[in-house]
Amino acid sequence: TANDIDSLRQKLIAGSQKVQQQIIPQLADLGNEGLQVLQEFLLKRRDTPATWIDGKAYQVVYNSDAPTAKEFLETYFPEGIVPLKSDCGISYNSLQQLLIRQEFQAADLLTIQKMCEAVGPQAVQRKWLYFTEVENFPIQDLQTINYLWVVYSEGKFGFSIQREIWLGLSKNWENLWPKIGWKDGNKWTRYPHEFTWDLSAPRGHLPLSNQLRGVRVMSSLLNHPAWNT
Ligand code: UYC
Repeated sequence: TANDIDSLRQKLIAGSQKVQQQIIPQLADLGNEGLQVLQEFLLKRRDTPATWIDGKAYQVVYNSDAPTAKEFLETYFPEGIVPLKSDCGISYNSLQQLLIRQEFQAADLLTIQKMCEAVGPQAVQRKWLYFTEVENFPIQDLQTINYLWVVYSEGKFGFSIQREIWLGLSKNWENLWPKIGWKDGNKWTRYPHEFTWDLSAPRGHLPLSNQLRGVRVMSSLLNHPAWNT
């Protein structure tokens, strides 16, 4: 009823993130009227930086079959809700599209590719980065890539999430690996099949940084100046 919708709208606007997270799918289940509330919500918050709550609302509207919802997104948010800033002219549109659809495995691969692209043709050919290249990685690009991961994963994935966990473990790598599901006892998680490519994964599980060549790349990532601004 109209009353139910109104009560959900109030909770969506004023509730904690946990409440908002629960309300969003409920509104989507109510069909057009619920979707309308989510659309209003997205529009009203358009001028402030997107959070993973906005990402969730966007995804739910995106995944609805309602033609009006599709039209709404095409009109107001044709590329998604994260501004794709880059210091080196790279387009992160395809990464945003994969993450909107929560195609996390493909997004993980594309993340490495895009990072190589941002560094230069040698890195693209090599398909991995030297830690020195990561140290000099453009700040805006790293922030954009991270922001995309955080916003479309309910705040679960992203380098900044990994960093937060790592800082909470006093920067102890050996404690980080099991915490983010990259190691179980003495056994490394095998790429790609043993990784979890959906939101049932542990916090910080994605994106992956291959440890085959040592921890220095990951270390440069988590120590990057991008996180201090
Ligand atoms: N892999 O085990 N990994 C690869 C991870 C290790 C290995 C790629 C992460 C341990 C080999 C990604 C972990 C290890 C290949 C990741 C992990 C190992 C490979 C694709 C847990 C053996 C090449 C991108 C820390 C004991 C396979 C890339 C091939 C690939 C990620 C082996 C993203 C997070 C130490 C042999 N692993 N990697 O960088 O088919 O190649 O060429 O970390």
